[in-house]
Amino acid sequence: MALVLYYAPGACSGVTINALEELGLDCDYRKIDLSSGEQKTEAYRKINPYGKVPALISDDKLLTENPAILLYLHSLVADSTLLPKTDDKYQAALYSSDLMWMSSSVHPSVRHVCMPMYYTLNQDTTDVVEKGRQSLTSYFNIAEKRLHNQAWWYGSKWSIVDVYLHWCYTRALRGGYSLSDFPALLEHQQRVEARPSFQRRKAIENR
Ligand SMILES: N[C@@H](CCC(=O)N[C@@H](CS)C(=O)NCC(=O)O)C(=O)O
Repeated sequence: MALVLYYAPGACSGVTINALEELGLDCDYRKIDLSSGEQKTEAYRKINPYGKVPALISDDKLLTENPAILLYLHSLVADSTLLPKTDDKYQAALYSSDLMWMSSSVHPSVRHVCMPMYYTLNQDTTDVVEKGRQSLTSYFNIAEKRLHNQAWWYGSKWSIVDVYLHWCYTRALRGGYSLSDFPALLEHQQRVEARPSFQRRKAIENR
């Protein structure tokens, strides 16, 4: 199987790279320069009409949306550690739900804080940032409670949900959102970053 991933350093595609590295799948990584708007060019839209990263090409077929890509990668490897093993259909649906919560609730609020100009026609973006901050505080409180007495989102085992959550709070941090009220998240950050697959992801994003 030939895999190609379109990614941008620092973007949510880092979660996808982390998953590929954790699984040890061979992948051709192709960098897209978001700062110059490469994602909106005709050439890139021929690859991904949505003009975003991540975009995975699997044997010449396009797959977009991080949760869908992560679930697909998980399904490719028999002993995948991306999510805990289960035969229970409800539990499997909960894993999908957690990934979708990251992508459709937490990530958009991160964007409201970090890129408010995308969400208003007004010059003044204060309101968008404030609403984003309020939402993030409520989401990160949920995560903080969950990680207060356990190392990982699912207890004692790392999963790709931890990496997705990590991307959300560290992206918010880089956008000026303080994590000082979230000590469990700050400890979680150290654990996520110590994982070898995270280190390999960073080396790929930095090259
Ligand atoms: N719903 C998409 C969102 C992807 C997304 O927002 N990617 C950002 C980078 S984190 C992007 O490509 N931004 C460029 C742009 O919006 O122009 C997913 O879950 O994969």
